[in-house]
Amino acid sequence: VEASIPEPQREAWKKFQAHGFRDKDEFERDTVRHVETTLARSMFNCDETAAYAATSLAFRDRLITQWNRTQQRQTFSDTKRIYYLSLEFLMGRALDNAMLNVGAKAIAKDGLADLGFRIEDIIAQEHDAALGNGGLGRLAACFLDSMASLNFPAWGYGLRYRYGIFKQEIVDGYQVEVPDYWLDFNPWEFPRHDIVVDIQFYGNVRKYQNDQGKNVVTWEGGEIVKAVAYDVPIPGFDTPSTNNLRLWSSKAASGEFDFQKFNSGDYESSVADQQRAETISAVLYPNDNLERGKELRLKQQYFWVAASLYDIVRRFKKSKRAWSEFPEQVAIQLNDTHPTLAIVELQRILIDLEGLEWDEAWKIVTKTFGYTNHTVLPEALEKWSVPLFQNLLPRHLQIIYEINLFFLQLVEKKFPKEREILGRVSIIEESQPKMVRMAYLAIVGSHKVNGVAELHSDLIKTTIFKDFVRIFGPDKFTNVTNGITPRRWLHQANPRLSELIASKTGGIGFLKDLTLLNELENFADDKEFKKEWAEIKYANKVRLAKHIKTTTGVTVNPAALFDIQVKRIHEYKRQQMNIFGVIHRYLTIKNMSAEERKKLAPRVSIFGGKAAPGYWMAKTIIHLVNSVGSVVNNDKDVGDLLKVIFLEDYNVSKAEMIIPASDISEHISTAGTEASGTSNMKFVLNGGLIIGTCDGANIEITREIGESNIFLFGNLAEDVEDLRHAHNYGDHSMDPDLVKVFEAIKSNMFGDAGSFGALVGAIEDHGDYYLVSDDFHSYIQTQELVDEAYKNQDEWISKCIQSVARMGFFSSDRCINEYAESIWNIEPLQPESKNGLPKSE
Ligand code: Z15
Repeated sequence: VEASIPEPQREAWKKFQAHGFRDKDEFERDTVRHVETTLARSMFNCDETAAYAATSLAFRDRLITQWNRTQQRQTFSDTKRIYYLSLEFLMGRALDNAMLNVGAKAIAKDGLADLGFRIEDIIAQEHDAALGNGGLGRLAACFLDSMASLNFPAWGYGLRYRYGIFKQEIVDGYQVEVPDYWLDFNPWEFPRHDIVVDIQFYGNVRKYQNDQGKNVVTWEGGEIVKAVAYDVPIPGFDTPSTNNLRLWSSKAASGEFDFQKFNSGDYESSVADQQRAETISAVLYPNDNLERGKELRLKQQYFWVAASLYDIVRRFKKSKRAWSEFPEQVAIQLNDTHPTLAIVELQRILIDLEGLEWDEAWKIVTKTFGYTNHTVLPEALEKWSVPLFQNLLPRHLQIIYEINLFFLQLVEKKFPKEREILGRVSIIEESQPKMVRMAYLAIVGSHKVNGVAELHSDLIKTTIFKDFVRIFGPDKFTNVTNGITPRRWLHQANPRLSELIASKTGGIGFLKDLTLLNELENFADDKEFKKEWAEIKYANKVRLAKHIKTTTGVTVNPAALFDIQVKRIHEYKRQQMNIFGVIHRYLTIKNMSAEERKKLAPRVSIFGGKAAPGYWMAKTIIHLVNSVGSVVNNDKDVGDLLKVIFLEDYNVSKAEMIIPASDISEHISTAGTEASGTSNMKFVLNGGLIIGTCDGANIEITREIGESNIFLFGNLAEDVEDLRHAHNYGDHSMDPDLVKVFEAIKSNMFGDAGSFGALVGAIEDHGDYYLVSDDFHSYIQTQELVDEAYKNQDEWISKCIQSVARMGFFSSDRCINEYAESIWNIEPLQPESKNGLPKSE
């Protein structure tokens, strides 16, 4: 405000203020200028990389202006903001999204053609921003898109990893991990070298009475690491609102390196200090749904949380309001337990640094935070060892003990006759060593806890958090079913389908209100419409078939049924059941007569997904898929009837190509294990049907689209516990078809059976924890129903159209509106103009 330009001079500014591209000339002029000046190249050495860079910079210029205006508007309006804290943001590519959200993709397409490039080739130059593992990280990215598109004043806070999720190569059928260094050229981030926060680790706590006789606590000594802010603009769709994603990068406190050490000859240790500091934000932990309790991970969490809270508190303090108003200005959402330390850090800031009383501070803290739980899997629930905590964050451990003490006193008062409950709900697990249970801390320190699909939200209330429902009452626990952004997952990934839908629903309004899709119901039996629908699906399959050919060398028939399972490889997601089903199909085909074979629907089984580098069983599943592929795909007997493909390096940009090409996709987790799943929504929205278990959001998808439009199978969540119990007490009769599959594997049909021993053994000998054998028959039968249904293309297409028509509920816009209303208590901040032009236009 102090540096604002006086009124008389503002005319000159307004004359040259940036705006959206008025026409392609303007786009071309800016792009050529960036090639010639920013990149110092010319038309004689402008390759696709340079064209990508210049196009991005031209769009970036437009984005920055909107971004600055949005931030100014938010600051002046002085209303509540939402802060979304996530260790993962799986953003994918930014250029296509920027072009669509700014609303100038058509202009860029024509302009690039004039300059000698195809827009698809230029878009494909961009390296994915892959700062996440899977569903949780992609959800955060969809939420950012929705919050901006709905004009919510929202900031994301995360870590600027130098290495995102590794790139996957398949070598001789095995996964090989390659580092993902993605920052060579990244036009989408802005370093804020002036926004730097000192972060403290280790050291000691000192308690004393100050001059006024007040008890004071200080945290002294240890080491300091600097957090530097990098900002990424998040454009909304069809609105000038452009929000901010702030990512923190770690740097040594002493700058480059310690010159004192350097000059005294201790060069190595000065470099080591610097490297140790930079290591904090160096790499994303590549585990999905698994926590391994490594010190560096805890350091990442505190580093990110402390920097973010410093930033949030500083912004609040500028408003000069009373601390009691903090929760009216600030809502902080914890994406899983990874940022739970924020609860402790805010309490520390308020009592140690700002001098508030404990109770007053704690009231503010609990009103500020909301916690989203994404899993019930025990191996994914974070626990940190007390000794580790004591060493790294001594003051925080004290505060946690204090929080726990007050909490347990409350529990004792409420349930005086139940001594056992105290040990069960204690934030400190009395194990050897003691552990801090982060989910319990998150519940105690938040005003709302939500699950991510109805079944999952019910399960957390009745299983892992049931004591807490009794303690805090049921209203603290709620459900917000996940959603996806239709901008990226329909309009961007499947432009032709989006256009076809727009032609029947009165324009692209459905991209902002997805329930408008229900207009399509009227066309589920429209012959002409169905023909166009089928043509688009076929074209998407041809595109994927080409990708398969160039990346694997295998020729697949685009007319075959494309059956796709792409997601992180995990035993609970049961890719092993899928590949066993494929082997069963192969054995069946081998035993068929020529006549019988003619009646079979040709199928391409497509797998994709990364295994965590240390998850040996998941890697074995990848190996088996590839081994089966090399046998089946080369068996002349089988031909087009069955192909088995493993697609390398599944990521967001590949998903945008793969998902629109599916006829059927698999979402087949053991019931009760997949919290929601979000790719299930993406596949249906793109006109694919799904085969799945009664798990996560599959259940709500079924409710919306109708039971006749989905292939459900398998045991129910309520029966899982009993089945597991039975297995462990000797009752585990194997499914006979699965036994035949295992016999084939053991006969070395797919290479050395020894390689797959653990996979088979987990089911045959070790309790079959994920109930593969229990569900196998139902799975195989349901796949046969899929075959039959696919033969009737006319009916199949009607099912697809009807399903898409009923998918309106699964927009992440609906989801964000629910969070805003029931958890954040926040209103959107409407911009006065659209795309820099007055609103009336
Ligand atoms: C992750 O991707 C998910 C949960 C987790 O606890 C972790 Cl650590 C990573 C996924 C769930 O597995 C998936 O079912 C859900 O759709 C997604 O989070 C978003 O909520």
